[in-house]
Amino acid sequence: MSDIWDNVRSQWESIRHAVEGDSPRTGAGAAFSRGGIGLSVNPVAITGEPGAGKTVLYDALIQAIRSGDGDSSRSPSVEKHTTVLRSGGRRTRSVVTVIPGQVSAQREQALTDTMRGAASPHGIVHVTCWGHNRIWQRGTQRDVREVLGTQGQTVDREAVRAWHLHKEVVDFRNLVDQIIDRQLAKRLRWMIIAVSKSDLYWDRLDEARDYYIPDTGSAGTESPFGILLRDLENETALRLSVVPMASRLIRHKFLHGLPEQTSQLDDSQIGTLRTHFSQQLQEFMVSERLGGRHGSP
Ligand SMILES: Nc1nc2c(ncn2[C@@H]2O[C@H](COP(=O)(O)OP(=O)(O)OP(=O)(O)O)[C@@H](O)[C@H]2O)c(=O)[nH]1
Ligand SMILES: [Mg+2]
Repeated sequence: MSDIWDNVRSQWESIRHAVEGDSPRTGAGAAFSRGGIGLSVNPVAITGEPGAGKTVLYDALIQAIRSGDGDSSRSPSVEKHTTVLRSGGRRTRSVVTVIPGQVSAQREQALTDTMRGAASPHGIVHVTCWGHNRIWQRGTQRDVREVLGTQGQTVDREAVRAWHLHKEVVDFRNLVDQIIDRQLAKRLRWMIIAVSKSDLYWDRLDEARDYYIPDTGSAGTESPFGILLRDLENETALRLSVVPMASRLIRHKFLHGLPEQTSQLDDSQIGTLRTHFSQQLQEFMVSERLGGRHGSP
């Protein structure tokens, strides 16, 4: 019986303590910087639902966002970056591909080029946001409102969150099944679940933790997301991690007409989250480069 999930949980808790100021705040360690020629290449894919925070998470990791910068917009096509990961004296060149979330011909092409056949990332950062996805198009917002209405539900933030969570788990199941069946990402060695936009629900962080991290103790009460992660752990030798993250402080609108959700953290606190996220990335990427065993937690 693996204690990996206990470790993931305690890592989550120590990040929370660091953010809440129980331990000294560290500097704003960047995982990535641009450029890098002549180093071995380490392919990484960033996946997740539309509006989950993929583009902005990458920008946060290279520290490309300054307060006052304009917001991101929907990514219609793949975003590919070559970056250098620094850890101590070591440097690893990485090609990071951000796969667009919305179903489209470009998304299919990106998946084929990046994940299928011989192509495979060594690592995946799968971005989730506990139901706080931005819905880019007004028409889609109307559709969601209509679906909830037809189901007889009150259209409030919890209903919208549940709608997103359902969609997110269907998408993740698809990814997990294809990895387990070795149809996708055959050379994959690690996966980080980025639980992003935590600034919007820091007061409910325990609920998000219990949703995303499989529970070692209680049988039968596991969330649908936890069940999938546990499957991934049982069926593959991947190294897995689940980390809270916030990339920028921006108000969230669940649907047009619903009250906005404001951020509960400050710049220095999201700097702490970014530092811890970067450290996790470094740990997985560097241990891989040093020939670390696949999948041993
Ligand atoms: N409060 C808050 N907002 C965030 C965070 N990360 C992203 N956002 C916002 O969420 C929205 C979507 O972020 P993106 O990074 O563009 O989403 P994406 O996953 O790239 O979406 P697609 O391009 O549609 O696949 C934007 O308005 C971001 O500013 C975060 O950590 N906290
Ligand atoms: Mg995007």
